[in-house]
Amino acid sequence: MSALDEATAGDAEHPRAAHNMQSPRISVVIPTLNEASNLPHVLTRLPDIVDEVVLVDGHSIDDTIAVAQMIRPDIRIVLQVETGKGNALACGFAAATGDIIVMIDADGSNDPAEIPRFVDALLAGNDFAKGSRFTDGGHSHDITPLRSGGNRVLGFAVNVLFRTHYTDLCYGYNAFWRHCLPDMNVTCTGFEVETLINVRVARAGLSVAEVPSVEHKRLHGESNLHAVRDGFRVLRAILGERLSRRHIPVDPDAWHPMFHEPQAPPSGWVLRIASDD
Ligand SMILES: Nc1nc2c(ncn2[C@@H]2O[C@H](COP(=O)(O)OP(=O)(O)O)[C@@H](O)[C@H]2O)c(=O)[nH]1
Ligand SMILES: [Mg+2]
Repeated sequence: MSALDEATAGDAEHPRAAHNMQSPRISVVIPTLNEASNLPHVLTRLPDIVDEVVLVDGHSIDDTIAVAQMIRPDIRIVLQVETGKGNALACGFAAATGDIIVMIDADGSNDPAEIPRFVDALLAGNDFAKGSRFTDGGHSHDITPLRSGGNRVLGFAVNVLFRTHYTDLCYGYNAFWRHCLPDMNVTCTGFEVETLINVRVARAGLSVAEVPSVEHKRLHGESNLHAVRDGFRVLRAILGERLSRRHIPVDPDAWHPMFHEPQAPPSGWVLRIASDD
């Protein structure tokens, strides 16, 4: 009997009991905004255990989508209607079909080779596997002193207000069983999304395991995050959650982030573009 089977043994009502626990299907959700030059690095490093890749594009003006389809013809392209990383993730989560959903950035800062580590934490019986750069074995080559200070202060506030023990609040590399989605209820649009998710899974009483993760520098291009502006968005999200007294999971049937999923191009489309005739 696996660790996960043991964790849910005799508990047919447990939400995890609805999942295929012997061989869960794994979806990876990747939000992108002008990441054409970084995607080859990320997509070619996804481990074989990944069953589905959902790329959520936010109105990129470069070749993000074409590059993704060329490297991974089976990729699902989702176009967000609104803007912002939070909305992109909401759309990707709604589109994903896997038992386990992994969220990973497209800029080369998250190493896809770490995905099995996140999956193992879920298979060990946890609901949510939360990446941390600041637990033993984790590290960041990318974080600035301003971001690090803000992350620490905001993380401390969350730990005090919600009785959590998070070592890294604002990190975008996480994985979870799909039954967490109603509790996560991703309703925000911007970079406060990780904070909102972390607070909501804690308030819902879901079991969260921190997974050490090494963050690398963005390979090409500039970050879309503005430390001060987005720091205040995170603070507002924390206070908003504190002021809402009860945690109410959303009705999964009523949670429909708006997105478009265009038909995949016919196979050979990329080759035809590249050929001379
Ligand atoms: N779809 C979508 N993706 C976004 C948006 N903003 C940022 N991203 C993606 O979210 C990930 C993290 O964004 P990034 O700018 O690197 O922020 P940082 O990692 O906090 O510095 C990257 O893969 C971005 O391409 C957005 O508005 N829409
Ligand atoms: Mg980044």
